[in-house]
Amino acid sequence: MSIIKLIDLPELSDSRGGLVAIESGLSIPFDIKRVYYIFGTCEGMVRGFHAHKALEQVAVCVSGKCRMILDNGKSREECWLDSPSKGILIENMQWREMHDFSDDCVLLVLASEHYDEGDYIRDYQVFLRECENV
Ligand code: T46
Repeated sequence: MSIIKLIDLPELSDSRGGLVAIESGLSIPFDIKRVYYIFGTCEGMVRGFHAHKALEQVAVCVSGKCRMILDNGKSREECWLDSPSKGILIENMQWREMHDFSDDCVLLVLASEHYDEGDYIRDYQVFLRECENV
């Protein structure tokens, strides 16, 4: 089964412009407890390079694009987030990396839990060991 799970966010655009509605429990498979967004990423910068023990998230580029890599400890896949109606589900115990941010990229992230630094695994070797114990 593919690691990359894309979510088609319902587009309600009309002749006036675009509108995408995101609702917990409908297009998003968890209750949303936190929302954050990443923007103004400098050229050549990369982000992520960690996994979460429990957190689930959906990420969507509401403007611009970036390349998302997901890794479950056995295989690694990537995809472009390049549409405000294309979300990607980032499950727990998935290593994520974000690359190639466009100048206009705004990456919106919906999270299942409040911020908890203790939920992060920021060392790839530790992540691989934890995957073997799952
Ligand atoms: C993820 C990817 C997609 C907070 O204090 N509260 C928050 O809600 C967040 C997200 C971050 N922070 C602090 C933690 C760090 O001191 O902000 C700083 C930057 O966070 P970080 O280096 O983890 O950012 P990214 O872009 O590497 O990763 C973020 C999320 O942290 C992470 O959960 O999955 O975006």
